[in-house]
Amino acid sequence: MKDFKLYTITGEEFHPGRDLLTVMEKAILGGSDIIQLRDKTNSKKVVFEKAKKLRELTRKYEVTFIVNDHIDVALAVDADGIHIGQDDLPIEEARKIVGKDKIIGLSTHAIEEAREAERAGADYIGVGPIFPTKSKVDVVDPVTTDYIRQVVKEITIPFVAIGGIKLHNVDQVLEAGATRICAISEIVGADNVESVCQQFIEKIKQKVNI
Ligand code: TZP
Ligand code: MG
Repeated sequence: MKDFKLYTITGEEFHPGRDLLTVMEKAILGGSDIIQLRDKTNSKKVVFEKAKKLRELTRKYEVTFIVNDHIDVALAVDADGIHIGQDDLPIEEARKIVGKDKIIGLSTHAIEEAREAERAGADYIGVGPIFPTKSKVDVVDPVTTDYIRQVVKEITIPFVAIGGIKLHNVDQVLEAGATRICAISEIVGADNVESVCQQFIEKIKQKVNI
């Protein structure tokens, strides 16, 4: 997969009164190089409509587009890939459906899950929640930056740190060895989405030397 630095996931509950497409376009203009549609509440029809629009937007800017949970929606709009969790289809089964060219990302919360994701052929893993977060309901306890250090040592596929990451604590995440950052509320809930993304990118570039 095309490498990335800043991963923005949709979270419409954090920007009431502001349009999804407008907010995500600002995130892209600020430097997000991968976007995920994550909608745990609406019908598949509604998710599909949003996915179609985000696919158009991400294509325009040549940004990677991932759909959370809905493999059928991802295929219907020709997303670049899917993101699934520990309670979803096993990676091998998801791979049979999406084929070898689509990206499969998996959320992991412990090193055993990261090892299994790598073995099963995930293209990248989510590593988190690093800090407490209100953006995930079925949330496990924060894994802390210790889990990042374990992943850096052992896992060779790309990983992205997620969960409660803000401009004020991202340095700790980068110091632990993360080179890719993911956020929902800090980005999409910001007054100036573009500027927050630019500041994340600056911090990543400073620490990671890229
Ligand atoms: N997976 C682990 S934590 C999380 C997800 C989807 C939520 C991250 O949201 P925020 O607002 O950046 O803490
Ligand atoms: Mg899921």
